[in-house]
Amino acid sequence: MSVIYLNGQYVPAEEAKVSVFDHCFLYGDGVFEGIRAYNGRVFRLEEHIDRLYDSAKAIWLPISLSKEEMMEIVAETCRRNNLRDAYIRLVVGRGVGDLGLDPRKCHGNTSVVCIAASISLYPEEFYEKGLKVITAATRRNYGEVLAPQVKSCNYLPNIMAKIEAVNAGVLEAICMSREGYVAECTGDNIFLVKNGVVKTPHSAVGILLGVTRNAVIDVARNAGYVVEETFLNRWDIYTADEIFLTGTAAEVIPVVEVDLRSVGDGKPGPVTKRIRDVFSKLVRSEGYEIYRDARPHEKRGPVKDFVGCHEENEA
Ligand code: PXG
Repeated sequence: MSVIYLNGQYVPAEEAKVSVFDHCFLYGDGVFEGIRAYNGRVFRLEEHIDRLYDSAKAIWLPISLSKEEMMEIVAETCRRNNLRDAYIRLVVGRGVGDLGLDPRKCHGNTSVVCIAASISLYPEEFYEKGLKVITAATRRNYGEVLAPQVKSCNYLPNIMAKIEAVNAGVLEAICMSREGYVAECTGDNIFLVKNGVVKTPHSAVGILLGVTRNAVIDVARNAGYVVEETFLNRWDIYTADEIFLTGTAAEVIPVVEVDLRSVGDGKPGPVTKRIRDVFSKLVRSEGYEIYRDARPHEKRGPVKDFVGCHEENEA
């Protein structure tokens, strides 16, 4: 039974329940992060926490916990579940209010949830063979509605695009910006390679600035590639030599077909493979150490004591 952090307490998963009056449930009024730990270290935790707090700030969602406390909640949730490799979901919701939209009715009772699960990886064949994708009719939401940089709990446009992909018999969909530029996929950023140059949509297109995207830009530049953050359209992806997607869950995954056109020779390309190899070494070589200061888990007593991390820190 896994242990979940819920509003100051660590509780068994079956007891980790949120109210039907939580505005995060009623309206998607919240923000979240998907984070990964490799071999006892949380990859780019600070960057994820910075993005979470920026997302929260953008939607006027106050978080009373400090960033350091939030990072410790992530690490402690991994410790309580004895995880060294994990997929971590951090959610900050508006909290319990009434049936109206007005967030003041939630009285600042911001809810914080952290779930650490063992990672279920995409089957290896997707990395070897590559993904088929389509371009979706559903557009990426744009800044005048809700800044695409906000990782909000309202993922309906992304889900609509995902359904388009599934209906077309493929696993992913590329979403365009309102102006028709390539933005990103439903839960991944996109890169292409053309004549040896690595290209990815510029932040001004309106995308989630992925932690993996940032890391991959560094990896590619360090490997000697020119990386351009630019404006790409359908023609660019139809004529690319290679395409790959980046995200916390998928890491670096090749795309071999877009809208029934094969990418390059229809097989994952050498630049994608090289970047993927360096990236998988990078994620295992840095990160926030989960077990650095921790007493061995056995000495913590049974998980049943439900000690909230704040109370424990104050003790
Ligand atoms: N774009 C969007 C819209 C995302 O939601 C990324 C890019 C990649 O960002 P990171 O920081 O992870 O490199 C995301 C990632 C999933 C899943 O199951 C992915 C995300 C959210 C929820 C589920 O793949 N976000």
